[in-house]
Amino acid sequence: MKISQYAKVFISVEFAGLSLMSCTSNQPEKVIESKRPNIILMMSDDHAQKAISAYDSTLINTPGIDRIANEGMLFTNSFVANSICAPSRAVMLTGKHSHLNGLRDNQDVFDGSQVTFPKLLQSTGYYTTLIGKWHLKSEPTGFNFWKILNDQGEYYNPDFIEMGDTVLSNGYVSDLITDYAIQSLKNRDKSKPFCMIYNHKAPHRSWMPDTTDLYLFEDVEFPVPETFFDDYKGRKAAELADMRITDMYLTWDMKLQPGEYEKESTRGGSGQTPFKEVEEYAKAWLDRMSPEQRKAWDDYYKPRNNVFTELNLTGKELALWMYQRYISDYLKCVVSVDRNINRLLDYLEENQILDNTIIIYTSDQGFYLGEHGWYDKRFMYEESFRTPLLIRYPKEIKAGSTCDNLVQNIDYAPTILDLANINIPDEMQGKSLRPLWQNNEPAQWRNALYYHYYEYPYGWHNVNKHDGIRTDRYKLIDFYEMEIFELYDLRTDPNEMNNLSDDPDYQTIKDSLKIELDKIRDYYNVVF
Ligand code: SGN
Ligand code: CA
Repeated sequence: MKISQYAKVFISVEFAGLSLMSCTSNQPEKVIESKRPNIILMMSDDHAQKAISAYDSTLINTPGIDRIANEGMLFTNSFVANSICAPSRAVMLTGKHSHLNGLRDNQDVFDGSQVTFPKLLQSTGYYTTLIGKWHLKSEPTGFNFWKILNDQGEYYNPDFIEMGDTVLSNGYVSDLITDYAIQSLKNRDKSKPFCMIYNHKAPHRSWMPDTTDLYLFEDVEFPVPETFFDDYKGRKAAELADMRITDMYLTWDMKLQPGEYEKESTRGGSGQTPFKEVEEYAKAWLDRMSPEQRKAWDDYYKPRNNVFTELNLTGKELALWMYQRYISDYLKCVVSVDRNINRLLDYLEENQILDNTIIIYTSDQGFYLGEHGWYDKRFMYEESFRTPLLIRYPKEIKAGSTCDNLVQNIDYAPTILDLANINIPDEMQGKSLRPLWQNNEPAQWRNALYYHYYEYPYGWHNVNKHDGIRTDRYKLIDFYEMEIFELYDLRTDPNEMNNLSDDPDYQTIKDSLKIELDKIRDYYNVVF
């Protein structure tokens, strides 16, 4: 994409104007308004679209995140390139699919010497910060200031690493990340526009709510997804996956404590970690709490755990109890993220920087909230392939608008660079989303998405490698090491229960999708 003449002039004026800006604290609005926009990329971890009321108000009310949609644009068809944490983050930073940015699964280490959008922003005059979850194993590059969680991070009194030094913090993780984000805004170099990446840990497993949110949803019985008791017929990879809610750990996931259960009775979703270790792991997390936090925790869970123990549930009843506890804990974690996003938006508003700040809200991927009987992500099925995307920027985006085009997280880096009037490097594979709100009917947009998941056979949850293509209507998934294709007609089967790959009526469609899949692999230079 070419930088426009206007943009070039704009940047040079701003560079030339830095000294001018610094001595113009009493300048009229006009000068301040002409500054390049600030940017905040807000991300949570494992946040399913249906746990945001702007997308679907069945489960939860999220006024903070909805504010971004109400005052900006909601992307109804937003997807990831590889539905797992570290790879998704690498995709967003580089604007490239996993095979080109080198981070295919959570075991890989991010090569911080490559081109990323924060580096390009920093080198063209932005003050860049990173707060919260990072999870890329190598030290962050391209940031003036960073304060990150250690690896996955902890919910209570977590360790943070601030510019290389480990510091312990007291409090709940979502509050702390927001406190540090606000602090870093206060301390920033105010002569420059800023870009902040603000990354929550919640609502990642093991869904430990803040003590203030424990009593939410007390009398709510959450609706059970239609596909909860899936038999995985015709879907071998789904059958083999080790991520059923009924496989969760009673301790780690379900919050039972020693004495409240006889033994860990489930597989836990890894098939690898011995139960003894899990019990110790769960205990270590509880041991991080202060006496006050622990008391509040026990006051809530212990009586409810006792009721559960006495019921002695089995089979479907046990599965449904586990589902209710899982969803309730998960949503409480979302409530805390949402409250903190509202707090950050309020801070920006009070300081009159909200409207000159592009706010992007997303997650590293979607998540299963009981669909197919699952938690976790990884598959190219809709619930984990989709991710929330909401953008607020009143100077360009009409309040309350929606976009139905197929967008993907490879697009974030090009979009951010475009908005900051910086050249988008040719090596980036995504597209700027800007034409989607500038023209109602953009002349050219993609009509298919490419997806590729790699973390197998090591790692968690036993999900086989696969890649695939998704159009508006169809999805073809290639579990290439299993030599199995799956084909779905999303119009007639949105829950993806009916694999049409061997259906004689669909062979023409399958053949043409196979050709399209080969083409899109070539287009993105995929190497296996
Ligand atoms: C942890 C979780 C897994 C999860 C991975 C990856 N187990 O290992 O369930 O799939 O993270 O998640 S846990 O018991 O340790 O919580 S990711 O979001 O980082 O990709
Ligand atoms: Ca994640």
